[in-house]
Amino acid sequence: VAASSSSSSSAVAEQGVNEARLSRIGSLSQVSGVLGSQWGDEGKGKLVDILAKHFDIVARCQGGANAGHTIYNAEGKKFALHLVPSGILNEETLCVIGNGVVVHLPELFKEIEGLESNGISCSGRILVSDRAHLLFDFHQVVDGLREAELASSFIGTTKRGIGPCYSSKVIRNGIRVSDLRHMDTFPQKLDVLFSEAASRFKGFNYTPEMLREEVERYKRFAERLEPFIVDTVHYMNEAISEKKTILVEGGQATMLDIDFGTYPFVTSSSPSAGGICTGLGIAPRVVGDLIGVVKAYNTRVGSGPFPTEILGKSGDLLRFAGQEFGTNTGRPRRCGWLDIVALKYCCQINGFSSLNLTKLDVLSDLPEIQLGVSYKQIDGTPIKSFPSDLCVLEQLKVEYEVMGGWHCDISSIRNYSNLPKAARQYVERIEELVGIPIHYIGIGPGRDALIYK
Ligand code: 2SA
Ligand code: GDP
Ligand code: MG
Repeated sequence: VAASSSSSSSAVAEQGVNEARLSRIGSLSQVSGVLGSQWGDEGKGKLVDILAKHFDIVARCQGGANAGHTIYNAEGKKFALHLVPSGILNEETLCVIGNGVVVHLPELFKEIEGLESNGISCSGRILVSDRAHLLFDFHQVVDGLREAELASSFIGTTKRGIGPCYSSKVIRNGIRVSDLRHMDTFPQKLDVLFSEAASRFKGFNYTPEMLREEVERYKRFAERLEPFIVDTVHYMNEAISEKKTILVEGGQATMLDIDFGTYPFVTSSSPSAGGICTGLGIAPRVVGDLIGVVKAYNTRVGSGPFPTEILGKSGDLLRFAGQEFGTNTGRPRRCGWLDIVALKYCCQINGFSSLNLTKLDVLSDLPEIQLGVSYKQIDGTPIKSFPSDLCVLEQLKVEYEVMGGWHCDISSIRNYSNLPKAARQYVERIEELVGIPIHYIGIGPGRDALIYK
């Protein structure tokens, strides 16, 4: 009797979890998005992978191979994606690389080969915008030269050539995917870019041989890419009118946004809501739910202000507990407490409909947890909004609320009400401070390690 009553109560619990899941996912709008709401690496890839099977299309709208999105398939095999959208593991989903993305073709083909060698068919499932800009190896070299020139004020870029490629785009001599269809004028366009880099950087050795080799290489790439090239603006808008469902996957995060981030310690694209429209060519009115992904603490890779940073041994503890090392570069990520002021700023900019709090499990062993709830100037004057001024950001004082830890493993819990009280108090305090519901809670890296609240 005891056995059957416990199995029936576990069936009831499972039914409750399924209902919560269906109600959360089922209510998402036709065009929804998953965006980073800190300094990146919040776990966007994992949520996109989980949601993908409920969407016809998963699309990237900005950034490039600077993104590192780690996902696990049903068998627990790990994949690190950079350019290919995180919907690729779900075989029904079509993946779009939009016009706002900067595409490094060697990386794209390498990623496709890696996926195919693991039995994931990419053929006919990845569409690359004819308007997307091409990121060349030389952009990566220039990225490194710029960083070296900045010496101790370096940005800490991923050296994936992102800034230099967006610079070519904005200064209007960039080369787009559609230019691969005009190989007659391609060498001259590339020569302009190479010559410009050579005149700007002493360390950039430009030879005619280099141009010849790159042109030959790109002739081969052009042929190989042809089946993937699509007018994605037309495609996406047709898909919308056919009532297909679209999930937009953000790379990086709002605090790294070229306009809203901690400039100049930012990336060169718009990882916030606005980037969805400019990077895919879809109208603002069709964009519905946006889910902000927020880690239960903060991390940042590279230089720049980080008000709630934990330095020393405590920061190291969090780094090892959360395995906070760059997906691309392996760089140790700086760690800190959750910053509510910065999070509210991100919520304001993006108008998130809900949040996914990730990596709550990483905090399980901490005796106490701090929440950065407000900022003050050094003279004690309260700061009302997230400051633009780097000097203010570097000097401000953060006021913390201290909350109790829960001291137990939460990674196998799937039902919100089964979380320890202290963990629920932490989640609910964040909701209260930010004013946005947390609908998803990550308690492990695996696909199933998600609580639907
Ligand atoms: P970039 O390369 O020009 O975009 O760098 C500019 C700033 O943007 C930050 N950035 C990132 N921050 C966190 N994660 C990113 N992706 C990788 C990952 C990072 C890695 O998923 O782990 O592997 O190191 C990413 N991409 C750009 C960067 O650190 C600079 O602060
Ligand atoms: P993204 O760039 O936002 O997609 O995030 P990354 O993949 O760069 O970094 C997030 C890391 O945390 C990855 O290694 C994920 O597998 C892992 N991860 C995601 N969600 C969780 C979670 O809830 N708990 C734990 N422990 N790890 C998670
Ligand atoms: Mg990442």
